[in-house]
Amino acid sequence: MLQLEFDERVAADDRVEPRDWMPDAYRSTLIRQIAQHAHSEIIGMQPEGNWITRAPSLKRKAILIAKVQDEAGHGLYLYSAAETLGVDRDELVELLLAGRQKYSSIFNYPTLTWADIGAIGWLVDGAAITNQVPLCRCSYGPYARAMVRICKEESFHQRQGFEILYTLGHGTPGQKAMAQDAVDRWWWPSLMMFGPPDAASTHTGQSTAWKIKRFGNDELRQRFVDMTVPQADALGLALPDDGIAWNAERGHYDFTEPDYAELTAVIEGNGPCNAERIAVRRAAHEDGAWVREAAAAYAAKRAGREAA
Ligand code: FAQ
Repeated sequence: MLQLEFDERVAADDRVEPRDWMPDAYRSTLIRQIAQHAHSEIIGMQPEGNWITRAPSLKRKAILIAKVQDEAGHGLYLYSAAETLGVDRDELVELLLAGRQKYSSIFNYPTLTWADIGAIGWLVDGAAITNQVPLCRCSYGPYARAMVRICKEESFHQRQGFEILYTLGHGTPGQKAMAQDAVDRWWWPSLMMFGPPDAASTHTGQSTAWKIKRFGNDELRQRFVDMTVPQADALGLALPDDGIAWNAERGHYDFTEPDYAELTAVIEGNGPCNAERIAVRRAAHEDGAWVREAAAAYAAKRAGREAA
């Protein structure tokens, strides 16, 4: 009976809310995906945070600080969305730090030059938007609602990245070369963000049936390529794939698939920056212990006062 009501709700495109009955596997799939997404936002602050002190002007620095702060905010909305499913944020953070929950592969690549900040905004946020706009229609209400605001902010991030690359691409030959080098390095990892091909994906079938994911990984990857190729032309930068060509029959751009063996290696902890990212996150967590203790002491004192 409860299962039937759940199935009907999903079939009718109604939202599932925290107090509704849901299958255990639906709940655990959501916790897994939302937690991974939240961790990605928090770890994702590191590659860009790396350039805050070296941004080329006060204006660029202010914009970058705001962007990194936005990512922190996204992490917090997402941990809150996960908490509506009966887990604690503390528990999820412990799982991340113990290496038992994942975060996006993309944040295990280094940011070597200022142009990388442009490439992250343009390509990484561009891929994130392509993947996340459909999540605004996810069947689970709190996740879908969190995604609406996140997507608005990600659109702004994507434009600031495009603008950085446009400026560099129309600058000196050295600046243009730096922009091209960043695009060359971030293109393939950005394609990998969408996950393995559907044929090798563990969760896509069930997650799309539950309308958690609205589309498979391959379709979203294709949409990203279709959106990005004309933008690269507008930037005057090349995408590092000779296989990109308009396919009139399919109505899409053909492209070369990324190296999924590299994706697997990065997911398993063997990317260029995995160890550093987790070490930095662990140190930040330990340094922040006094804030958590002070907040808990304040909350206990306040609760005591209210009870008196
Ligand atoms: N990295 O069966 P599937 C951002 C794992 S955007 C690491 O296809 P699923 C914004 C997957 O978890 C980035 N792991 O899995 C920003 C599963 O392992 P499991 C975050 C990956 O869940 C921009 C296994 O492989 N966005 O942060 C990856 O159906 C700039 C099999 O894969 C989201 O998280 C990967 N790339 O589809 C911040 C979006 N791909 O759990 C700062 C929400 C796959 O069984 C700066 N998430 N895996 O052990 C999703 O849409 C989905 O979870 C996918 C994966 C599409 C990522």
